[in-house]
Amino acid sequence: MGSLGAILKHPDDLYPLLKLKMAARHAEKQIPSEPHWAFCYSMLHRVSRSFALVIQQLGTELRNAVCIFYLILRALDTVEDDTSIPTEVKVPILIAFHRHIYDRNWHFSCGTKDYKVLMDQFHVVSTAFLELGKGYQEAIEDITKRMGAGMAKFICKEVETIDDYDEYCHYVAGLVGLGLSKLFNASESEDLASDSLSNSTGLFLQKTNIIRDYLEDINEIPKSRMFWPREIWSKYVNKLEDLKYEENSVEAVQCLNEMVTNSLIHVDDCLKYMSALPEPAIFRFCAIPQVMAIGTLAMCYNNINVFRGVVKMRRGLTAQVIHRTKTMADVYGAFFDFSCMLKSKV
Ligand code: D61
Ligand code: MG
Repeated sequence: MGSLGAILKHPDDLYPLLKLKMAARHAEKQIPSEPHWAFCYSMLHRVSRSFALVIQQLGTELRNAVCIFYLILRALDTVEDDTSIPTEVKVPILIAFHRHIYDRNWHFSCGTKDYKVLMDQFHVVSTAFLELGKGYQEAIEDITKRMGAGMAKFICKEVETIDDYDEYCHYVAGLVGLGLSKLFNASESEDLASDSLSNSTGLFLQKTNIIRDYLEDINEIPKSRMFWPREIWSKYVNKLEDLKYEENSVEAVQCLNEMVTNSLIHVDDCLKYMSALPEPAIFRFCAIPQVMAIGTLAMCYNNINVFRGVVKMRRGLTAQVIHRTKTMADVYGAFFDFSCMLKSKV
């Protein structure tokens, strides 16, 4: 169905979608004039439109830091995700990445499409990074170092237990939560949130991604990628890939439901974390991804399509979440609504 068809079928979506489009256009026009910053923000736009939109409201200094933090970790993740790079090449790059960000001459080409552009022009990101305040630079360096080391560890190791799963998610997303708290704190607008709560916000988002992306990850060429913990899937099938075959549909959905239930453990912490953010712009920046995650989990629960293609929130629903998430009361409302949807499927 084309986008006009989608709008006509769901007329409620028309208004938020239009607003979203206008906001995106406005954000695009705000791209700064210095060429390296212009590149960084247009890159951000290309890889994640909704993210670029939500960071607009942050103050300039913090926004610049968050933009660079994102691009650096996205570049690191591009190295991690590229299954065509041999392990002996990949591991040293991941481990030394926090030093490469200071080196305008460092270069490593990998990834595809927008991610390839990001890697090829990485020196531009370095240039912008070096203009950030020392406090921001150190927080970004620290997280990049720990994430790179964690990714390297899991290149050579399978996610066996639920503890491994939490550990992997800590490296790739929990640490983003910790780093963001440090950036918010460095911008002097927030008290430093506890590491454990910051970690949970990342785990909740990453686990949602891992659940939703099952098929994409298992079908990855030349080598599939597996993040679902053996401790969970081995109760249902002999090999993780067996979940995608039609004859295992019943087991697949049961396993999926256990995965969703596992990620719901973090909801309490996430709500606690968000309720302690007094700055409205920072609050929205943190709350929107969390609401999207609970919405995605509600859609995935009991849904065989996770094993057949991509399960995504409709664009109109995404637009609504972006425009209706302003206060903690909105967040509680959204979590309540999506929890009811989940409950009806249990
Ligand atoms: C508040 C607001 C945003 C938050 C947060 C708290 C806590 C954690 C996060 C965002 C991170 C959430 C990551 C969830 C999505 N997962 C991925 O993108 C996977 O890659 C993980 C490593 C790279 C992380 C890059 C990143 C992401 C979001 C950020 C950020 C940096 C910096 C600032 C703000 C948000 C996933 O990516 C591939 C894919 O999904 O296509 C993967 O490789 O598993
Ligand atoms: Mg990755």
